[in-house]
Amino acid sequence: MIDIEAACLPVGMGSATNLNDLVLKLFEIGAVKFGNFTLKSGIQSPVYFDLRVIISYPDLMIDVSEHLYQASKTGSTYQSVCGVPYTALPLATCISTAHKFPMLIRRKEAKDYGTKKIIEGHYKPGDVCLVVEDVVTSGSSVLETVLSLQQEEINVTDAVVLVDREQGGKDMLKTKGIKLHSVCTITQILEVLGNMGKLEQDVINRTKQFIHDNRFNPNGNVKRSPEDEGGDRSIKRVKRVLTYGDRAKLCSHSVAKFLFTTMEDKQTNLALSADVTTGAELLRLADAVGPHICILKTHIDIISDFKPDLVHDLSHLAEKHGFLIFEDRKFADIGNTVKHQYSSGVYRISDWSHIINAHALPGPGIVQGLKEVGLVKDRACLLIAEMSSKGNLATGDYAKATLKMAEEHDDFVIGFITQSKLSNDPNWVHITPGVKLTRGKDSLGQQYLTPREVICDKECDIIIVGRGITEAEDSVVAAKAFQEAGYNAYLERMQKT
Ligand code: 5IU
Repeated sequence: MIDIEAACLPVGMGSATNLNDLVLKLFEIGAVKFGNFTLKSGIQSPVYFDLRVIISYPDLMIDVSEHLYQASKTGSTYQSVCGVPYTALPLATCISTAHKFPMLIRRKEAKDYGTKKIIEGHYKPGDVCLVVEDVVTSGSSVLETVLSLQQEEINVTDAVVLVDREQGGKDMLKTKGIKLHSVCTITQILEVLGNMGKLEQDVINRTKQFIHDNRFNPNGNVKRSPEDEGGDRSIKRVKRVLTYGDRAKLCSHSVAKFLFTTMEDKQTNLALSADVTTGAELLRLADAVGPHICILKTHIDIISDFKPDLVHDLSHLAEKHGFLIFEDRKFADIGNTVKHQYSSGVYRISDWSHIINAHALPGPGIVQGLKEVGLVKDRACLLIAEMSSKGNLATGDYAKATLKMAEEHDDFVIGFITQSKLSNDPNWVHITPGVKLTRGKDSLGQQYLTPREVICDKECDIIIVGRGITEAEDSVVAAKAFQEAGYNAYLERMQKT
């Protein structure tokens, strides 16, 4: 049974109604629903929270935020509050104005790629901030906001949530040194609604079973800094550079998640540009170099003896070695045309290529067209923001406009082909072609940077190497050298901050 006494608070200005009434109200307005729902992950769930609707009920907003404030008071002291965008933003605002805590806003995307500002509001390094969220499942959305704050040297020791779905979020956050306080758990909601006769016993049982069967494990992938191990975080300043593993956890797109996980596990940020002209040579390279790469980039239209079997065999090698296939098709037409180019013709690219890329030049319709084909197949797209070739016209505000286009389609676009980092948002993958072990150029305008320049100085994530490997005497030896150079540069970057 719930301790109703403890959950009961005096009604009035700046106070909250009891928990039973709150739960009932949430149920009545459809903020919590029971039935059959398909979650973003594709999982079927018997319960669904849509807490966005509470903004239509001002009294309830005050009530919920007051409950959040009361729940957070058992934690350590904090100077400011920050809501996880978007649902918790108005809740954080209510806490801020009612209890006179300054508020911070974390942008979902950097506003301007010149200033790269992710946290809005006034703060100083070492400040402690309370993170506010509506529902916690795995804890990854809270963690994303925590990491953004930590990057600005703002400490987070506590987070508060209206509903803890009890699926592992609390434990995961604990491993990161964050104490999660909740106004109520899903068990409490089931109990309250059950006692009031609002739910059938089999709905309650099904929901409990679902929660039990769908727990996320706190996964120890993140390299832990001494600060993470405890100590007085309110004094220490924590500035963290995210590892590939950290970023795998943050990403919502399955392809980006797989990519970052692979990079961390295989210790490689190398993509091979396999610009060879026969099927046999492509397969030979893929099999030999596969253990050293995270991506194999193809130009399928330069294969002179293409047969559908080739992409079938290539897909097997991708599975065998754990790399993604990226067809460097550089789509550049209007939405309707690229849809056909992506899905039909001889190559049927969408059937086998995990990642494709597109120019931003035609405008957002190109991404929309590609997305209509790729999204259902769980494919991902990179937008070409900057090119490596001398005299290219993708200059000035072009990259900035490309970033904006990507932000509008972040369910399909996972990053950029670029020569330098465009955004501090850790969800974006920055991939750079034009890489050799020494700087230089070819006779047709290609310009080369070194792995260290790309990863350490330009802060990109993945190096694309073509002729540096394909024209080497021994492609495996060359791939190993690039893998080592690229990964060491990444480790160096991790040390730098
Ligand atoms: N590529 C570039 N530069 C770019 C883009 C793509 O080199 O700006 I967009 C492709 C072209 C080629 C590979 O397939 O990356 C680089 O090959 P080399 O490492 O052999 O230069």
